[in-house]
Amino acid sequence: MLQRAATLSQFILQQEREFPHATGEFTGVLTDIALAAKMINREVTRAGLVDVLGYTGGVNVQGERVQKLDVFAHETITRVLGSTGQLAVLASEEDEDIVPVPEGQPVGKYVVNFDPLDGSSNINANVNIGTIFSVLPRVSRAGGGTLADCLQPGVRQLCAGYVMYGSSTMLVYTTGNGVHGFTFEPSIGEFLLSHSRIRTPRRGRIYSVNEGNYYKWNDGVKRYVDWVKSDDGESGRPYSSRYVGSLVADFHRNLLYGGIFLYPADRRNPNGKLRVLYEAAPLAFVAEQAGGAASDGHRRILEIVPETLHQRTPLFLGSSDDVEACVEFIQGRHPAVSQERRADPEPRPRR
Ligand code: P6P
Repeated sequence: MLQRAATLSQFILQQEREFPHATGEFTGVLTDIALAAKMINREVTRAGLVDVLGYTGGVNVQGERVQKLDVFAHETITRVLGSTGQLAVLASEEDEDIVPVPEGQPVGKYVVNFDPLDGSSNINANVNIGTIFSVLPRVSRAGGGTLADCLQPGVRQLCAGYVMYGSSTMLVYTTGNGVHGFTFEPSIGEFLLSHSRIRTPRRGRIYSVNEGNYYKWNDGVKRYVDWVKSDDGESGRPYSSRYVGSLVADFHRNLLYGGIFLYPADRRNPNGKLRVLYEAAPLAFVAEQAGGAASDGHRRILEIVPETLHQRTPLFLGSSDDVEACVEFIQGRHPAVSQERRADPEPRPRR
């Protein structure tokens, strides 16, 4: 039984003692991610006070206008992690290609895929934003890491998690032995264990989706959202709608309270909007380790073998019973669908 560790570093060391196969090397990667998070946190919390806001005028690979904090977060993570000798290669939402370890730096055996500052369009509104990270073992033999090192299915992850910057900044991660949350205490500059072994409810009462896209979804998704909104007290419906528009904030709330986050494919985003490597896969690992689930509507997110760095996927993520119900609607096999078909054999397409 783990004694209650105070700091992230103490907790990681305790975990290392409990799992002998863990080597100090891997511990260093997580500790360095926490260091980068502290540096980003300082800038994010000051953003409203100094001229950090506003746009660099640049546009990232996603075609999104890049805010200065995005650039700062990307550069901080690549600088801190790239100089530790632990990594073979990195991949970032902010960079079209893989990010090699800087010239002259030793090359290690781990890979980090990350979204440096997700939800950045919310920065100016002081809404929670976050860093999402995924740690993998390298698969290439020697020398600098390669694209193949980054393009691995989520089941290969060694560690995944996120940092949520806000009134209270938290780091939440899993290494496959449960999910643990740490709250940043600025007065001592440490992440302190605040949520040990997070478990997400099997079923929630919250659904999180941008309903402005309703008429762009396929019928299965429309049927599911209509179903969770319909009045059926016996089965705890209607659910409450909660949508911040910042993935880390929406995911974290649902992880603790229960519920489902949906970003379906639609006519504008035929493969969905969110990215496999550094958004869907790491959060899917956390969700599953907390007892939840993550699907693209047809398979586990963690089984997707990405073919490109910024590959997108539809994402249904959260409480296992809610994700399962949503997938059943998408696949047309939910009991409510067959009832509807019996009642109306010639259904009209949902407008
Ligand atoms: P929409 C933020 O831009 C983001 O990448 C995620 O953090 C968030 O979940 C999603 O996009 C919001 O997208 O289309 O609803 O604004």
